[in-house]
Amino acid sequence: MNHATLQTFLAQSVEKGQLTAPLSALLQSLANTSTLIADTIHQGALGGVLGSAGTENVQGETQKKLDIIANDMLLEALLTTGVVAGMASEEMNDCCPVQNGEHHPYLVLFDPLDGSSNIDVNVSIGTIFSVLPNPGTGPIANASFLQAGTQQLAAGYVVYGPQTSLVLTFGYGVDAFTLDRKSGHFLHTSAQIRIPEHTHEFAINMSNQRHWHEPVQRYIAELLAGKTGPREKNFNMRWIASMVADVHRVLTRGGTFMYPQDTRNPEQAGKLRLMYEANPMSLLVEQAGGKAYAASVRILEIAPTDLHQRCPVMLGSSEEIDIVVEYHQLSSPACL
Ligand code: P6P
Repeated sequence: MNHATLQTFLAQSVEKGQLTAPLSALLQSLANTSTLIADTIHQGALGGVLGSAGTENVQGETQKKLDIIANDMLLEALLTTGVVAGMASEEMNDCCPVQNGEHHPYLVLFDPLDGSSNIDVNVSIGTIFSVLPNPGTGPIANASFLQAGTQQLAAGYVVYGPQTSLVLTFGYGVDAFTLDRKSGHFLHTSAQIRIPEHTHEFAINMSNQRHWHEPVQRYIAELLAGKTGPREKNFNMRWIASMVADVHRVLTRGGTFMYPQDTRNPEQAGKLRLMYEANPMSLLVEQAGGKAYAASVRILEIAPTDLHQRCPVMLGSSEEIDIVVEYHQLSSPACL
């Protein structure tokens, strides 16, 4: 079967008026950079790139060598596109304005290598990206990026697994591309991905169960009760501990992914970050017919106040998200 290249797909989308030429060039640059990141990752121990960099990021998490390598590759590539005004990353405290780029149309946010704790054990990891409009309010600063997820012009991820796959949306559905190692091109392998409304599969880190708030306790307990419980059907659980891999499964065959806020750090709204994890993944999930909520609030409507703020994440098959959101709405205000 002949698969169109990403380049052809993007050009056709420009012809259809779904995408501007500058945004097409930006998305191509992100894809090209991901193939370089993939090459570096797939060297594994042979490339001397595994292990810790001996530094911490703004989250206070130990940075892996590959976190920094991937971050630098993305910065270098995006600086030369001529359409990016500024960049923000999980690995950088503050945003990176592009010199003389104040009037360029786009802001790009990324988690250069999500799930990096899995790198050293050869489990799938990924790059997540989000594209926002340059608000045109003067010099680019952290505040320039504080736009709700509904403002995103494009979002996507690359999962570095048994295959290297790019999954992308710019508001006209979700399409997936598989890296053809022979040609070095991403080829269009899934068009207009849809998340099934119903599912029997959920993903959550069960070891945190005793820390969850009541709505999540109730929801998960009902799944675990299976056929003999109120849901009257059995469920299966997955947890890869790599958001990109777990969300890719949800987009590929349905299911849910949840990382709720819990009582371990009451002042912290969960573990995952809004701007470069929850928002891009939520846009993809909604564009594929799923839902994405932070307790009882639609993630894409959250008004950000900080570049690195965290938010609880519940996303995937709409029937399941409707149920767990309802449980939050019925619960005490503390859990909303
Ligand atoms: P836990 C990876 O570190 C990450 O940010 C997400 O990719 C993943 O879903 C989550 O954290 C895993 O967290 O607490 O299960 O290790």
